[in-house]
Amino acid sequence: MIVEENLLAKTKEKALFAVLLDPDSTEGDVFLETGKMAFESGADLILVGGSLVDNVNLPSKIAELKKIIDIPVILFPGGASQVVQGFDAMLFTCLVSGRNPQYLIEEQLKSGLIVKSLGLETLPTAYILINSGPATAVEYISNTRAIPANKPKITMAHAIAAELMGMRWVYLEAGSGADKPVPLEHIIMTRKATNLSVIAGGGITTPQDAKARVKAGANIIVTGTIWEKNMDANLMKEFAEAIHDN
Ligand code: 1GP
Repeated sequence: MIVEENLLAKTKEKALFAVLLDPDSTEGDVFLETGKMAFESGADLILVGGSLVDNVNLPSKIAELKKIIDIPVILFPGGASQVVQGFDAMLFTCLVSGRNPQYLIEEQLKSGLIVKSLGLETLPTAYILINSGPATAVEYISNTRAIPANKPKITMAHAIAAELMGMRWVYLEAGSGADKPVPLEHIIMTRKATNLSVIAGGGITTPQDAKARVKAGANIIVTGTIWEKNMDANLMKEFAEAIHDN
């Protein structure tokens, strides 16, 4: 529980800034460069994952990344095939907002034995998909429907159920490259109703978007797509400051 304990201790002081690297949409060098830029710009952790990932080359990419940065590298898997060696920990996610058994139990069943063999630390995480406009990759691939943007109570109710089932984290997800980030009310109501640590991601493209979600109660802010379009170290530093200074 080393990674989780450290993250929880840090979140007591401030919100944390996570950069998501999708090995599927970044070539080898860009993957490493973005990770290095995140480390140097003040990111607190790296998440790695995607809807479709080449798991053959993933272990070597992670090993290379870990040589050049000194923040946790955490797997955020799109499925069991992405559970490979080299990560510091893994979000053990359950797509609780969906009704597709594959992402409620089947991928977890396939992952479990690998996790145990690797001795990988896991953070039990309720994954909740919230509508943000046009269908996102996660909605399409997972074959699940997102919670309507104007129904934060439904998100809250899923988070409460997840907490009662023993999960400790909740990831409120608008989807990679979403038109709009998760509406604030979903974060506010989930934080009020549970003791889960809240991760918010999807469609966050400005430091102001990030800061507003920290003020609403998010403990970790995730950004990914923006860095695939714009390798801007100054902007990344602005994100880190906006997230940390609250
Ligand atoms: C996607 O929440 C993450 O799973 C990050 O989303 O790529 O839109 O920043 P973006």
